Amino acid sequence: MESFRELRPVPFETKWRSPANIAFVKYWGKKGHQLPANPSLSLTLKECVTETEVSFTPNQKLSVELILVDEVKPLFAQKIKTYLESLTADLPWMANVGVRIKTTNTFPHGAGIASSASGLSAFALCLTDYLQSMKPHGSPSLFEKHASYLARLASGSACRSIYGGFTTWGECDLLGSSDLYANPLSVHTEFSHMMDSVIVVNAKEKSVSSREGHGRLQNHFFAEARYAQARSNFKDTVAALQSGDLQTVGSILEAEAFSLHAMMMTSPGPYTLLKPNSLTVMEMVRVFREETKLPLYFTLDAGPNVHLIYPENYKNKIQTFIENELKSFAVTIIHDQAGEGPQKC
Ligand code: 2P0
Repeated sequence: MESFRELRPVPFETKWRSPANIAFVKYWGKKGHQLPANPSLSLTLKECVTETEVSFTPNQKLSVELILVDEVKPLFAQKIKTYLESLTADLPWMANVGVRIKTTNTFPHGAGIASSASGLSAFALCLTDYLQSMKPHGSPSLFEKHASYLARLASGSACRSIYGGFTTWGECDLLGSSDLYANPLSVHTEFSHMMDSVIVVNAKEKSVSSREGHGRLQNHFFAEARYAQARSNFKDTVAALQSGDLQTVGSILEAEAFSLHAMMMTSPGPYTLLKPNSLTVMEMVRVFREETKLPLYFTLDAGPNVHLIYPENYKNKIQTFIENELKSFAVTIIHDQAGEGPQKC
């Protein structure tokens, strides 16, 4: 960021489309300023995306206007303003920019599909593009790294959406890993074409935000044990993804979902985001897997909706099961799959 300190704001417009991601090993708990308490690993999606258009204009003071699907959203604008204010320590000229944001999602806001990951990665890409217009990064990989860094400061999980396929974030044994930004992970061909069918059992705004949920890891009785478990699950998942061991990936995926929600249920100020239908769907998936031996696994984000993960080879049989057996427990079903990452529009 240091080399972008001495810029003078210019008018600029840009537009980016960025996807959501689903964590296989969960980020739940922070240290310092937006740094993860443990490494996490996710799959970037294709269809669940946010499209964001931003115009930057030199201005007397920092101002932000945000329009979500034709509706002015002062609360979201305030969140972006607070974020940009936090960047003025490194980018002092940001205090003299007017920012106008027009954004749309392909999925319902607050439905437990990580709209903060897609939304804030899309915004971070627009912001990085703005910096790039004034001072080029020198290479696409430095541009991506900077976008991931800026996305993390807005929302942790957003830093992983900058890359397609499988992505890691957080210091670990992998070369080049960092708490500051995410990195793409190469995996075995077994995992080249993964599907994620999201069983949306409830599309309402969740009662406790993820930011608040992370906060409750402070003084959590199980926090240190959870971080150790996540580090171990992370290591085992990377090894299994690289050796093509779908069964190990699937069993850790499900264990991580339960651990994440167990942390919510046992936090100071305990709560749950699960609904009866979340449990029914997960149980039906386990029975289906036992009966058919097909590799269908579930996971959860910070919400009640169940993500069903499986290789594309089994798409027909598995989507027939989903449509015939699970539809009655869902308000909607989104059939998504691994994607290649953000795109400039
Ligand atoms: C994750 N989640 O790894 C975990 C698992 C949800 C469940 O990261 O406070 O919106 O903006 O950094 O990234 C959701 O939390 O939190 C999240 P902030 P974020 O995807």
